Amino acid sequence: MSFRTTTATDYVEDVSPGSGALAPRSWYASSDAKSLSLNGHWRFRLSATADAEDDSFAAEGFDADAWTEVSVPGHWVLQGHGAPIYTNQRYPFPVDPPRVPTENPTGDHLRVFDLPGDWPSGGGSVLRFDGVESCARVWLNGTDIGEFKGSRLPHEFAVGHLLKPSGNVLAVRVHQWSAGSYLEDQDQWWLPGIFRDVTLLHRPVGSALDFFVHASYDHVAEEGTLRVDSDVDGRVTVPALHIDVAAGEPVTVPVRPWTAETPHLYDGELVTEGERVPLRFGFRTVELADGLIKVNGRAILFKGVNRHEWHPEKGRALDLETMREDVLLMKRHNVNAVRTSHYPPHPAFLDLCDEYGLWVIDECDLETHGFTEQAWRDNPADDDRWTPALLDRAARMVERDKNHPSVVVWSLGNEAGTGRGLTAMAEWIRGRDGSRLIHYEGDPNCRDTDMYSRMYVDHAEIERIGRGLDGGSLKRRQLPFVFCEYGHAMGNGPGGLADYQRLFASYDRLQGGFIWEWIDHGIKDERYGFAYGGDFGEELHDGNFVCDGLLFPDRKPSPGLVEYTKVIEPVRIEGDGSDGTVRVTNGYDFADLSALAFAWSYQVDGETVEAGTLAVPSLAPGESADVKLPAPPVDERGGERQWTVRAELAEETAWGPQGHVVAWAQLPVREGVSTRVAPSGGPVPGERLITLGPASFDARTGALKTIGGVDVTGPRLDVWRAPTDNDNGAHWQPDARYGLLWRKLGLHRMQHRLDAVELGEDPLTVRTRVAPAARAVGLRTVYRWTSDGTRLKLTVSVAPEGDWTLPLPRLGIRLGLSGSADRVRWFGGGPGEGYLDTKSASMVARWESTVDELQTPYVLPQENGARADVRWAEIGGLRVEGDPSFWFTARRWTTEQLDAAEHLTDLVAGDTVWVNLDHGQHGIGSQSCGPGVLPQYQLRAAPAEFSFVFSEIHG
Ligand code: IPT
Repeated sequence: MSFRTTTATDYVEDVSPGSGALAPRSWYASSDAKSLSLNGHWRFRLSATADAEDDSFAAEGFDADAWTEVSVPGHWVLQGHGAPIYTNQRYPFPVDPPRVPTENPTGDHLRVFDLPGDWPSGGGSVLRFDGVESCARVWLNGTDIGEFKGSRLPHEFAVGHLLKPSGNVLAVRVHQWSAGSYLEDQDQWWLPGIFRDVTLLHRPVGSALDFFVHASYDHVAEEGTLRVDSDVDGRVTVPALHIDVAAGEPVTVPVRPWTAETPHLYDGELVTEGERVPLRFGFRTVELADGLIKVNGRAILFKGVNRHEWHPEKGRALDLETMREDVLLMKRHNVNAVRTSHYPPHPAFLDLCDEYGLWVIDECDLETHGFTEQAWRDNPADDDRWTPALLDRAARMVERDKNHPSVVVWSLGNEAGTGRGLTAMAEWIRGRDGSRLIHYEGDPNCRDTDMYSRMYVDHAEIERIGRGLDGGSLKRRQLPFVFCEYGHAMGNGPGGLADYQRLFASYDRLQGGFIWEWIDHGIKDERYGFAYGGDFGEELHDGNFVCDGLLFPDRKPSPGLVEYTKVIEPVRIEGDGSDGTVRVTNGYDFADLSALAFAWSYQVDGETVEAGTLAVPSLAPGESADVKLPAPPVDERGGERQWTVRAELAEETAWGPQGHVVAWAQLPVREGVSTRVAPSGGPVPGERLITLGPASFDARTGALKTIGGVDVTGPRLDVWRAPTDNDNGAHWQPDARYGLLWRKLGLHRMQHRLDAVELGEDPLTVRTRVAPAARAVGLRTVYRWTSDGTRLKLTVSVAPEGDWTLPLPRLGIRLGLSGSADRVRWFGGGPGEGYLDTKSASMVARWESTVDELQTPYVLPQENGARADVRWAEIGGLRVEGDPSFWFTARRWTTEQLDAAEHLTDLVAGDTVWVNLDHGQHGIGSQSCGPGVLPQYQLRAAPAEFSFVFSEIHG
C-alpha cells in the first residue's frame, strides 16, 4: 500500500481555480473610494520546492530582514533569482495532469503597510491582485485568506475585517508550477511572479458592486440605447446626452457611435448610495449578419496584430507608458485590431484601446497545447474535472472587461483542442453577454464559435475559403472567416503580406487577420544584446521562435511592420502616372477622408522638383474618385520621372502629428535610361596587372584590383545568403525548407574555377565555373569588362549547368571595399530593406545612410538589409549604376560571419566593407510558421545577364 501525504500545499496541484476569492466583477476606479497601491519593493525569499518552508513567515512579527527584495509588479526570474524558460508548445515538465514537479520554485513575498491616515473606517476593503503567475496563497495579518490560479486574471479578496491602521502584514506565496500551468501553455517565457498590480480598494457602504454598461447603436435611426445594469440601485448620468436615468432603465438618444476608426466615447457616472463610478463608454452594436461580422451595420476588416505583453527587461510587467506606446505604434502603423494573444491583457491596455480606437479580440488565459504530444489525450479542455477552472477563467475575463467598447469578440483561448470545457465556456459567455461574438481557432467545426478562424494557411487555401469552397460543416460554411494568426514575423519577413491583403479585399467572407506577432520577446542581456530560448541553460527550449514580432524587443519597428503598414493602408492611391489622373479609394470601414490632406510631388531621377497639395473629395467608405494631377513640371533633363502622392493627417490627432503619412503611392511616368559605356580602347596587359580604362586587374586571375584610387576585393559571383528563419522553415510546414537544402547542396561553399582570362579588342573577359564540391551542378559565369576611359562596365552572364532543382538564395556579385567606407547614397528603394515579396513599402527616392544603419538588427542574425530596385549607389568613393536596377547590400562582416552568428554581439566589424550587388534575390515567405515563398517570388536557377557601371567619385 502506498500513500501520498496530504500537505499544506495540496492546493498547488488541485484542478480547482482556488478558494476565498470574491466573485469576479468589472475593473474600475471610482472617483471617491480610496485605494492604496501595494506595488513597490517587497521582501522576498525563494525556495526550491512548494513546501520547503512553512507558513510562519505570514505571521505578524516575522523577521524578514535577512530576505532579499524584489519589485512588484515583476518576475523574480528577471530580477536575479532563478532563470526564465522558453518553450513554444511543450510543457517544461512531465505531462501528468494535474501533478507538477517537486522542484517547484516558490517565492515568498512579504510587504508591511500602513493605511493612509484618511482611510475611512466604515465600509469594507478589497485586496486585488491583477496578475500572479501561476498560483498564489495569500495571508493578511496572519490570516489565510485564500489561494488562486489563473495568472493573467484578477482575483479579489474581502479583507476589511483584517485591516488595522498600521503594520499590516501581507504575505503572498507564489508557486511557479501548479495545476494551472497545464492551462497556461502559451508560446512564451515561463515567468513566475506577482507581475501585475496589487491594490487595496476601499469599498464604501452602499458602493457599486458590479455594473454592466450596455450601449448599443442603431445605425438606421442613428440612435444609441444605454442601459447600465447595476448590482445596487443607482442613477446613471451622461451630461453630454442629457441622460439622467435609474440604473437598469434603458434610454435611447441620438449619439455618435464608437468604432475603432471613430472612437467616440461618452463620459458619465453611475451614482450609488455610497460611490460615484466614472463611466467611459461607446455606443456600438456587434452582430453576425449576412454571414459577416458587422459593427453598426457594416462589415469590418481586421488589420490586426497578435499582442503578447512584453518588455525586454520587465517581461510581462508592463507599465502604462509601455502600453500606451504599443497603442500609439499600432495606430501610427495603420493597425486597427488586436487579438490579446493569449490572455486578457493588463486592463489599462483596454482603456487605451477604447480611447484611441482598436478592435479587440479579448482572449481567455487558456492554452493546453502541450497535449498534442499525446494526441490531446487527457486534455483539460475536455475533462469535466477541469471545467470549473475553465469557467472561472471565462468569467474572470468577461466580468473584468465587459464594459469596454473596444472588445468586440471574446476568444475562448488558444490551442486547447476541442471539448466540453470549451463548450461550457462558450455557453456561459453567451448567457452572460449576448452583445459580442465568440472566437476560438481550435475547433474546425466551429461548434462554439461565431466565426471560422485559422492560422498560417497558405494563400491558395485562403482563396478557397474566400470563395466558400473550403468545405466543412454547414455551420462553418455560413460563417465569416478570420485569420487569427498569419504572417509569422520571425526574423526577416514576413513575405507575401500584400498577396494576402489582395485576397482579403476580394472576398467579403475574409474579414482580415492578425499578424503573428506584435513584438519579439527578446530579453535584454549583457552577454547577447537580447537573449532568446536556450540562453539561460534551459533543459528544453525553442530557441529564437520567441522572437517573431513586428517590433524588435526595444520596440523599434522592424521592416516587417513597415511593410504591413503599407499593405494595410486605409486609402488606396492608384494610377499609371502618365495620364495625369490618380484614383483615390477610401478603404476605411466607417471614416470619411476629412481627416486627411493629400499631397503630390514630382521626381526627376529621384529628386523632387515640384510639390503641392491635391484636393481630394472627402469620400465615404468604399468610394473612389479620379483626381486630376497638375500639369507635370517642365524639366529638360532626360531622366526617370514619377509622381509620389501621399495621404497625411490634416491635423494632429490623438495618436499622430499633422503630416503623418497614412498612405502613399508612386506613379511612374517615364523610365530612366541606363548609362552607356562606349568602349574606347581595350585591356592593356602588363607584367602583373592588366589595365582597362581606370581599372587594374590581376594579370593571372583577371580579378579586379582597383578602380582609379579605390581598392576593390573581388568582385565575383555570389549566390549565398545567411539563411533567414523563413528560409530554414519549420519542420511542421509542408513546403521545401530551402535554407537547409541550400546548405546541403553546398551553396555556402561554392568554388570558383578560373577557365580563361581573355584580352580582346574591347573587353577583358574572365571565364569561370562556380560550383560546390561533390556536386554536378554549376554556374558557368563569364565576366566581361569594358571601359570608355573613365567608367568601367561589368557584364556578368550566368548559365546554369546540371539539374538545378532548387532556387538560388541570391544571384549577383560580392566585392570588398576598404573599411573606411561609411556613408552610402543611393537612388532606389528605401529607406529600409525590401525583398521580392516584402517591398511594398520600399519607396523609390534618393536616400542616404551609413553602413551601420543599413543593418537590420534581427535578434538572430540572418540575411538582411538589401535595398531593392537600386538604380545607382555610392559608397567608399565608388559609384555603381545597374542595368537593370539591383539589390544593394553593404556590411562590415561577410555573409559567412553573418550566417555563423547566433546573437547580434557575435557580429564584429572587420576591416573590409562587403558589398553585394544582386540581380536577383529569392523571396522571403513566411515558412518559419506558414507557407514558403510563392512561386512568382522564387529565384529560379536560369540563364541571366546583368551589368554594372563603376566609376570613381571625385571630391
Ligand atoms: C501558433 C500559436 O498559437 C502561437 O502562440 C505561436 O506559437 C505561433 O504558433 C508561432 O509562433 S501554433 C503553431 C502550431 C502554428
